[in-house]
Amino acid sequence: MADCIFCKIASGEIPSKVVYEDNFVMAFHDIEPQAPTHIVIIPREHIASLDHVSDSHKDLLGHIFLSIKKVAKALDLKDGYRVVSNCGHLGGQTVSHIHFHLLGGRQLQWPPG
Ligand code: D5M
Repeated sequence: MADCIFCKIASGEIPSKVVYEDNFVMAFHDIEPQAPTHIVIIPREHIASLDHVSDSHKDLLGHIFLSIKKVAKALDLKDGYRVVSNCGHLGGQTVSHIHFHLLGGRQLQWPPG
């Protein structure tokens, strides 16, 4: 999608600090890290949010979660981590391309703000 910042990251038009990529997903360091390790995982395909996924995305969603696990292992988050997908305005989503935050490297609190 033309005006989507994460589509531009996926295509390489906007540089990012990539930690993992394959034909379907990309994982890169968040520019506003909220934890010592803060990675954003996106599908290359533009999907606006979790609210926009359909049955046709089942394999992709599975692939995303397996990729998150792979990244967590590669970054040595063996003591635990959190995966978050903010959805829509009240969910705190600021970039309208579905993404998953992988946070780790410190004791995370609950509930989030
Ligand atoms: O999360 C959107 C996240 O995307 C937020 O944590 C900042 C991050 N972000 C925005 N632009 C970039 C670039 N260019 N590189 C890396 N990270 C970026 P949300 O859940 O939508 O609030």
